[in-house]
Amino acid sequence: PKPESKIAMAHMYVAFIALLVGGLMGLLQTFVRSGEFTLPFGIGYYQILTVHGVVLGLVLTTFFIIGFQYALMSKSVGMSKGHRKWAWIGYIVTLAGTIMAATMILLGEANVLYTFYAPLQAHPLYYIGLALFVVGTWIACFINFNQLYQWKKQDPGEKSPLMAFMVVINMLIWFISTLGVASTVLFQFIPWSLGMVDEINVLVSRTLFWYFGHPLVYFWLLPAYMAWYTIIPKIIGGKIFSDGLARLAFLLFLLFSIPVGFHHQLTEPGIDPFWKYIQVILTFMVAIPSLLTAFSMFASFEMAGRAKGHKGLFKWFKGLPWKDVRFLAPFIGMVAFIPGGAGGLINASNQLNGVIHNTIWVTGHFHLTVATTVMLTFFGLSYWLIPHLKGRTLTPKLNKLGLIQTWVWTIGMSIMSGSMHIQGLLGAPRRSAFSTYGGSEQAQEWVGYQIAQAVGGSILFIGIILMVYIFFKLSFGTPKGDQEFPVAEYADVNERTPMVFENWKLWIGIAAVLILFAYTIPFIDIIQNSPPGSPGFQFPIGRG
Ligand code: HAS
Repeated sequence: PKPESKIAMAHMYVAFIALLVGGLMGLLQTFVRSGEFTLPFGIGYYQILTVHGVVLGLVLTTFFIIGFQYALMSKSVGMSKGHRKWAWIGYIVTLAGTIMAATMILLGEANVLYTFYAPLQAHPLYYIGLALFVVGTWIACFINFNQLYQWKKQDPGEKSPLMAFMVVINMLIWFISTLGVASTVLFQFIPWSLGMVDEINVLVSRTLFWYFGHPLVYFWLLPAYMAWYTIIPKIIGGKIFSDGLARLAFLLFLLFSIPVGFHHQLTEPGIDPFWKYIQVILTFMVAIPSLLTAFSMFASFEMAGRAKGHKGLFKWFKGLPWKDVRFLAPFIGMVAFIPGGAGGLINASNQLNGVIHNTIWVTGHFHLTVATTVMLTFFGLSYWLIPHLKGRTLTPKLNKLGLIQTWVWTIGMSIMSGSMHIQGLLGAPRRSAFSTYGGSEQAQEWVGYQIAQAVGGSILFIGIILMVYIFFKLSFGTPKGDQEFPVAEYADVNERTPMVFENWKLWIGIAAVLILFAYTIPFIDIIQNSPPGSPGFQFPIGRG
């Protein structure tokens, strides 16, 4: 294997170990919520909930994404020796931060969930670990930016390769949004947890968290879109529908995925409703690039099916490679995003948000989006990416096992996420262990769904064991060979992509203006309305 493959693989090992650990915690949670199981050895519900959220939502995703993006960049613009050296440094810093934060959670010193805003308080080493984690990922950002910059220097005036363009946009979103979380960690949490100050402005911490927390979900989604646009067309024997449309969708994410954090704070006092309204409008804007993507996928599928001679309105559907796991897994991911995205639009609507906020509906929403759409796409990628990186090939037997894994995941997630959605509409809260709520009649209605959740969760756990087995088999147990890195070509109808799409100063400038517009006045309001000593400041909860 090439030296740059080793760096990508190093990320993959961490990602799949995280899948195993985090998945086990998820299974335990569904058991606790069913009311039929109590955790042994004094382990707390919030301790495993934190491990589950941090290890899957932050560690698995981030390591997989950075590893995958290095592979895309190496393929499209190359990776120099200097880049590789820095990539290892970034990897070590990110991993050190991960280990530090994970240790604190396992010791029960950081039961603060993956959304760790105040007034919950963790051990200072948890926050220092998080800070290191973020700094490590920033190194990866600047490597990716420099990779494209070096390529551009050699070919001035040339349009950058689509894959590299997409990676740079995703890392720009990550860099700009992590500035918010880094600020709350450095200026609020570390001094507060060290006891240097006794109070914290809760609303500021929540606002800075969600300034990061929403773009975070697009940082997860965009690598799946990179695969849908640039790789899936090749796997189905088709072509990329439109280069310009793909780039436009990514640019719209850069503009609209950040100034929308208030849609997680719609029920929160202390933020003027006018600014919530503005950010809800911007939230509806960020659905547009996903609708463009849906359109583009249908177009690629139809073109590929028709090129194979399938006629009629929908017969081209038959021409898709249903027995190829590299296609089936991401495809089911796309299908899941239809209800997943529709759920997002429900969440973003002010009145409907009042119905679902803090219910387990929200948990159902993100198990469809990140745990199905994104994860099934990542699994689908692994079947060719891992053998490619290791100098091996995918065998028909593993492909078949992969098809089974995909269906196991789909069935388990449909049962679990479906029950979460319905239960949420019946009022069941999220983030809580089993309770009969003093024998309340309403809580009785939830019990059947909670059992269904545990059934779905158990099927999913079988899916995780299968996937981890497949991962190790792909890494070490498949025949040596040369697995193709599938890169799609453009369809003949492609129009010329406007060069203004490459004007980074312009797009970063507009993104900055939108962020300043959406956040400056409400932020000043928040600070002015909650001076130290006011109820906006809290004593720590959760430690000691
Ligand atoms: Fe969300 C809460 C709104 C997308 C993840 N979201 C969350 C949380 C997470 C999360 C983790 O406005 C919980 C955070 C917490 O712990 O509190 N979300 C949205 C909106 C979208 C959206 C408007 N979310 C995502 C994605 C996620 C994700 C993507 C992860 C990857 N979300 C919210 C809101 C909340 C929220 C509120 C707060 C709720 C509360 O009160 O707490 C949009 O981006 C969705 C747009 C998507 C579409 C769908 C396009 C469809 C496509 C598929 C095409 C299919 C094909 C197959 C081609 C419009 C692209 C065809 C084949 C056939 C057979 C038909």
